[in-house]
Amino acid sequence: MKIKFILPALEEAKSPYWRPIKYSLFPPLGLATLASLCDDSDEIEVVDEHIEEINLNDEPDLVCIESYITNANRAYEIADFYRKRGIKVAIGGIHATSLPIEAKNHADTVLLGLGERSFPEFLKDFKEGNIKEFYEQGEVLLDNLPLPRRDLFKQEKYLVPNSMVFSRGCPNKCSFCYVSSFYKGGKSFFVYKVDRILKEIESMKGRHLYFLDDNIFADKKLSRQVFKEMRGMNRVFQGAITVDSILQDDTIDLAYEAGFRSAFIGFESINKQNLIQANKGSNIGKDYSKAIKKLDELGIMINGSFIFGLDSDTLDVFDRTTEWAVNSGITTATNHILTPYPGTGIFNKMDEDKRIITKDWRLYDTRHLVFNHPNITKEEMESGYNRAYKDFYRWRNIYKASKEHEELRMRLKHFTYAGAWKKFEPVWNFLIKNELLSKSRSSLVRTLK
Ligand code: B12
Ligand code: SF4
Repeated sequence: MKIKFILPALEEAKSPYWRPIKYSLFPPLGLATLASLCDDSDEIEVVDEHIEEINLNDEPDLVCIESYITNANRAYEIADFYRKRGIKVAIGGIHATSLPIEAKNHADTVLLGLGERSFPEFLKDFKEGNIKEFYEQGEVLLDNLPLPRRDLFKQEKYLVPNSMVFSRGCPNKCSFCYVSSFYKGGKSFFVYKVDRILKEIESMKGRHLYFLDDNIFADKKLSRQVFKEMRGMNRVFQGAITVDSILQDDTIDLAYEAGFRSAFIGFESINKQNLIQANKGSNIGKDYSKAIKKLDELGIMINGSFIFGLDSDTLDVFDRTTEWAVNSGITTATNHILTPYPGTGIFNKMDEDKRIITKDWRLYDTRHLVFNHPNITKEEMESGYNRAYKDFYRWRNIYKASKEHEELRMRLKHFTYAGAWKKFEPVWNFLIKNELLSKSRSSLVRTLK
């Protein structure tokens, strides 16, 4: 049977925001995970529209599409196109799980939540000609599952082909986060076993790894074991952690020894009232400066994630946050306008209060204001967001932030990493166009290590 897996991209390619390098970072890991659950006899293709054109005129037996919020419209377009030609379509992923009825209008079957258990069941039904309209996640166990089919990726098209996860979801309950809608009040955190994690790491060539887990310290016992085992592996890795987890114990030291060199941290806001609204327990009352200092001493760079538009924000939030990030020596900033994803606590509350101004999911890209804010207009929010990015990445500020580090080696690392990420777009575009991204992986490792 011919199965085609598709990760659609939104039509953003024509917008001024499109940064080809951002979309050439990671291959579609979720789809490769599902592909590993197919029969050996199945003929499988994985297509990622972020990096390649999709041929929609082929004749697979089954099309399986992953939808997240901003690609949902495109996912539906592709699904409609295949179904018009009588080809069966299954849709799954975060957005389809939040809004299964909407997704069902465009698919023969919608699979909710993690696909590890339901997808094989669906495939069996499909082969027997007996599919259901919806498949629930069911009780998922991540033991004894095959490794993702990375052989199906066009590896040379990605800067970071070695992405993996050793857990799914997160035990925390931040009100804006997809976790609350994706796991729908059930168990929201799943882990792999240590042996399997090490096997997966070993299966990937090259030194650099990116853990895409929501929080690689969420299960401390597991991560400590993994980091201890990774010590001799000569790896360099990046991943997301929370502020509180840095301060609790020496897990961060073990992570460093294992090769952890750049941490994605959701600071979200420097205003306590906002953190309370966001139910961001991992940050409330935590000493940001102490956590940052700890990482600096170890030699771990920070990608700080910030949200503009929580209710206590006023017009000065953009400048204040940027100033704080620069003065704190944050290496790269990922800014977001608060985006209430459907199904999350914050969406439900705003919908009830009639504050949502559009349900065009293409605008839920964290660059547009999609709800009424008490203190900031749409124009002010969007221009403030753009200005904050511009300001943070001015050479002057990159230099200033890098000078915040104690040691010269960290200052140089910071300057090179931030400059390369945001200041050399034409170079990235050239590398992508000429399929040379893989050649720059060694420079990434050199900068990180
Ligand atoms: C990597 C990533 C990206 C990559 C691209 C995606 C890729 N190559 O996979 C990039 C960098 C491009 C990206 C961009 C964005 N992202 Co993003 N991204 C992620 C991240 C960190 C990991 C995805 C992943 O690989 N997960 C691990 C795999 C194993 O899980 P999975 O993909 O979910 O697949 C499983 C299930 O969902 C299910 N499943 C999935 N698809 C299907 C299909 C079928 C048929 C079936 C049966 C099952 C099924 O089964 C799979 C196995 O369990 C997630 C966070 C997360 N932890 O998931 C955010 C996340 C998906 N991103 C998100 C967002 C908001 C964005 C942006 C819109 C925002 C921004 N400003 O960056 C942009 C998109 C802009 C655009 N062009 O559309 C949100 C989505 C929220 C939502 N409600 O949809 C997430 C959840 C982050 C968050 N915490 O808010 N992202
Ligand atoms: S800590 Fe991060 S991943 Fe976990 S619920 Fe909060 S925002 Fe989501």
